[in-house]
Amino acid sequence: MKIIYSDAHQGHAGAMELRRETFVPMAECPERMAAILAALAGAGFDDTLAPDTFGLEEAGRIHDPDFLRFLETAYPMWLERHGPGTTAFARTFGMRGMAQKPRMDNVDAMLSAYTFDIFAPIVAGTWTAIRSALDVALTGASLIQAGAPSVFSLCRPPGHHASGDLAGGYCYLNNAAIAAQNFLDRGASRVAILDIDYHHGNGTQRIFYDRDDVLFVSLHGRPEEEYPFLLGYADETGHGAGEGFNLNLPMPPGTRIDTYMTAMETAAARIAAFAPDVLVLSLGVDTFDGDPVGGFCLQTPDYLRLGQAVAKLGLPTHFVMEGGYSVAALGQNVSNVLTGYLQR
Ligand code: SP5
Ligand code: ZN
Repeated sequence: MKIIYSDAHQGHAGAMELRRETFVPMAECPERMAAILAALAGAGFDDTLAPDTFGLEEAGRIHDPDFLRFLETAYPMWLERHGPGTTAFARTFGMRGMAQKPRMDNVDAMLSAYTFDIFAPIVAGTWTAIRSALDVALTGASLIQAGAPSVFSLCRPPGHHASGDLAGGYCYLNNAAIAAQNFLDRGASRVAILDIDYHHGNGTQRIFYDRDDVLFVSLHGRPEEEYPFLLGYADETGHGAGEGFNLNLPMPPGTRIDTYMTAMETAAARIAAFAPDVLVLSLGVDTFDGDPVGGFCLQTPDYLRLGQAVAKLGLPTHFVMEGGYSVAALGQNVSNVLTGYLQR
C-alpha cells in the first residue's frame, strides 16, 4: 500500500490550545506524524510517496471561497494587527439570529465567523500545512482512480470536523470530504465515508447531509458527554434527498472492542447495502485506551481487527488520517489498521 506523505505540515507547530485554565501545546502536534512513519517503517510499509501539487479548485468543490481566503490570509493579517509570537484565535463565535458577513479586512471578524470552537489555532505554518494535507488527500484519490486497491493519505492537519465554511476541532479543510467529492467528479456514482475517529465527524456529516451520493457512517463517543456535543446523535439520519444516507453510531465512555465491533458490523452492513464505488476511511485512532483526548478503551491489537473489518467490505479503500494523540502508541495503532486490512 502506498503511503502519501509530505513534511510540509511541520510548520503547523507551537500552536496552543486551552486546557482547563491554561494554554498548553496542542495535542495535535507534528510529532504525531513522525511516530506514525516510524511504526509504518517498522511494519514494512516502505512505499512512501510525496504528494503532487494541486490548486484550490478541488477544495472549492467543498469549501466556500471566502473561507479559503480566510485560511490563507488569517495569519499575516493577525500578525499585522496583534503582533508576532502569538497564536491566532477567535474571541467570539457566530451569534444566532442575524446575518453576520465578516469584513474580509478584519481578521478578528473572520476568525469569529469561520471557526466554531477554540481548537482551531492558526500559526505561521498553518496554511502551508493545510495545503499539504490537501495535496496528500488528492494524490491518494488520484492513485485510487488510477486503479490502486488501497492508499493511505497521511494527512496533517486532520479534517473531519471542518465543514464548508467552518474550521474547528484541529481541522481546517475536510480532506476526506474533498477526496470523496473528487471521486464523484471523476466518474464515481456513489462514495461511502466510514469515520472511525473517536469524535463525531460533524463537518463531514454537514457537508453531505442533504445528499444521497455520499453515505456518511460515523462511530464515535456519544455527544451526551463528548465533543462536539451538538451533533452525532443516532437520530441524525440525513435530510431531503439525503434522508437515510447518514448513520451515526454513538457509544458510551469506556467502550471496548466487543461493543465497538458490533457497531462496525452495523456500519459494514449499511455500507454494503449502499454498494459504493469507493470507500473513504476517516482513520482516527483516538479510540485508544491511553489516548489523552479520547475516552474509549481499544487496545493496540484491536486495531488489527478494525483493519480486517474494513477489508471485508471488499472496496477500493482510501485511508485518510484524522485524530489520535497518544504519540507513544498511535504509530503502532495506525500500522495495525493497515496490516489488518492487508491480511484479509
Ligand atoms: C480530529 C480530532 O480528533 N479532533 C478532536 C478535537 C477535540 N478537541 C476537544 C479536546 C477536549 C479535551 N478533553 C480532554 C478529555 C480527557 N479525557
Ligand atoms: Zn478525534
